Amino acid sequence: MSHPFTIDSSRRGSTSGPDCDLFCRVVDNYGDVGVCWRLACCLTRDHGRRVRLWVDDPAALARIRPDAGAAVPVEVMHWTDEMPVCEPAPLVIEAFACTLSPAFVEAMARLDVPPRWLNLEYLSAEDWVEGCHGLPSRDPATGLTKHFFFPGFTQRTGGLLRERGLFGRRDAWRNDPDARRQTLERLGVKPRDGALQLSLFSYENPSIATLVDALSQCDQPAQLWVPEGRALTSLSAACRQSMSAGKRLVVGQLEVVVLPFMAQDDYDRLLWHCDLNIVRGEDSFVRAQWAGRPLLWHIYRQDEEAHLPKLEAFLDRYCDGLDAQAAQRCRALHRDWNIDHPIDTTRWRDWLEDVPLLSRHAASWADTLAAQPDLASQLVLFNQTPI
Ligand code: TRH
Repeated sequence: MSHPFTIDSSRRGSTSGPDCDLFCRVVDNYGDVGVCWRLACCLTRDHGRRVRLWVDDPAALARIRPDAGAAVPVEVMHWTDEMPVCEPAPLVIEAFACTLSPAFVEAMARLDVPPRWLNLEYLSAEDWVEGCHGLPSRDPATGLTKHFFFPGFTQRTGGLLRERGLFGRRDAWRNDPDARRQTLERLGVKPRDGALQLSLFSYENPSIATLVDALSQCDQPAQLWVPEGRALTSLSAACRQSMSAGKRLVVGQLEVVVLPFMAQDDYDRLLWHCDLNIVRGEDSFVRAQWAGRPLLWHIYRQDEEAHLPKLEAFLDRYCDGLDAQAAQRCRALHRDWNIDHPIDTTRWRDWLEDVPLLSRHAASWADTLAAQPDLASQLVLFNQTPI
């Protein structure tokens, strides 16, 4: 096996080349590489496809997947301006409009049978996604056709990334006290009996101070597990001291613990463990839904507040079928959290009071979503459909 971040020249030009070239540019944070790595693993493990993943920032991948290339045979390539000459695979996926290198596109155009070229878009619950999923677009320079592949929450979209057997593994882990204990110990998570378990993975947010206040004054003890990252600035302000990995602080009924950034699979287990998960962006947001536990979503902020209709579109779908009062509270909390509006203690208390209802809802939401075909399966099917 090639070193994850070096070019494996032995495969170049060979007939046993990759089935798929997947291109990923890390814009900021971990979502781009998080989604691409997950997709690469699904295509490899669940569909037997040989994937060559081109990533411009291998260090970002190494953080979410320290053993990249070892556990799953994905060929990881450092994507630089000086791309090696290589034959494009029959399927080329450009993640999040990351713009392929012109030389690679020219190489695609030179092939007798040009590859199927897909642009994997960002996730949105908005209605227009159904109309745009699968649409073709002609590349003016080469005449090649690129198709837009939209993830989404409905049958008429590309669906969500969900590897085969995920719920089985989740439930087996939850039902195995030894496995749980071992993982949590390794991660530095020491749950106390009867304490509400929460995880926090968000962007900077002044409302973190109101969350800390509310939890510290609750009747029920709580533990807040915070993987290191951007939330720590706001957490430090809320705790009036610098919070970094390994730091533990008790405020009233609340214990706050900052965890080192962990591998993607371990982060999944943290989500499975917690009663409530605060998540962000795209991938952690989806994984929290697969955990089947209540979530609070910090959506990725966009220019001109373009993220707010996306938030509403998700809430419309998510809150459908939820008890009316809990739905109204869930919406209000999401809105306040996402517009940096100071959150009243009552709102947090309402959220905690709704935990039993929200938990049942989250579990059935996960099951309903999982009845739809997952993204990688749909992508494979789409690739087999003649243009
Ligand atoms: O990092 P993000 O904010 O990514 C964002 C969004 O994807 C956004 O839509 C996009 O435009 C922007 O990036 C460029 O949040 P997200 O999507 O949840 O990705 C985080 C990834 O990090 C996810 O795969 C889970 C992983 N992760 C770990 O591997 N270990 C950890 O300890 C934690 C907390 C997360």
